[in-house]
Amino acid sequence: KDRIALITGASRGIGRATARLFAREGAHVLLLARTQKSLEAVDDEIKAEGGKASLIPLDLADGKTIDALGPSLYERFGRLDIFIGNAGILGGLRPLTHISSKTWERVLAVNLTANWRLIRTLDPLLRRSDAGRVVFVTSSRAASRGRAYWAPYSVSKAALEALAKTYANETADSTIKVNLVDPGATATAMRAEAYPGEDQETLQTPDEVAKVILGLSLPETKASCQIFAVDR
Ligand code: NJP
Repeated sequence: KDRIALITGASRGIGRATARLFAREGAHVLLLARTQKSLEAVDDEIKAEGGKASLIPLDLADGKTIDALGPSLYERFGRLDIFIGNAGILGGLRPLTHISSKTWERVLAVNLTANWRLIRTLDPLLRRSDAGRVVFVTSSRAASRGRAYWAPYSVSKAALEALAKTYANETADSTIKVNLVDPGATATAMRAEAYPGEDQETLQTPDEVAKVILGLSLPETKASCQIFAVDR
């Protein structure tokens, strides 16, 4: 039977590459992001390659909509095999004394709180899988170094790592495995926002990161509660 995989931030970058790779491997991928048009483009790519995809256009800052996701997926599929918490935003780079409350709250909502809400609503479905796999995409160096001008992003990723490890510990008596991937510099829109003018040809590709995420999502994966760095 098909593995059912939910991927957030699936409309571009690392999430899109992951969705396409998972679909090629035979998973039915549930593509979550805000922009319907971009999701449709990824859906077209996947279907052109003979894969299976469904769209979930949703703003991760909208908690109530996230809470309704578990019950609706339960009704449709009865379980979830893979959850990839990949979506993330930078929120601009500026001194923490110059960040608006709105930006602070939005970055924390999308990068952190949404992942907690997703796990809370998806946990019953993951427990119905024979090998539930969860991978969160983090940014460990930003999270641990307190790099100047990256405050809300760094704080959200540090807390995301704590969230992921907590969930790994709370599922240790189940078949669920929870890990983190730390991509490092990867050629995407977010990287271009942080480093404008950089030659993206020199960077690793989203496909390289997707392969690591796939490896951690396989039923034979034994690791849990680990952070896997990707950069070459
Ligand atoms: O980012 P980007 P990446 N609700 O900007 C979606 C981490 N990382 O692939 O909503 C729902 O190309 C957005 O879709 P849309 C990074 O922190 C990266 O580089 O339609 N979805 C899009 O699909 C992040 O966690 C690097 O705009 C929302 C996706 O998220 C992950 O890798 C290094 C949303 C973002 O695509 C993927 O980043 C590193 C919302 N409110 C960690 N807001 C790197 N690239 O170098 C955004 O260490 N999205």
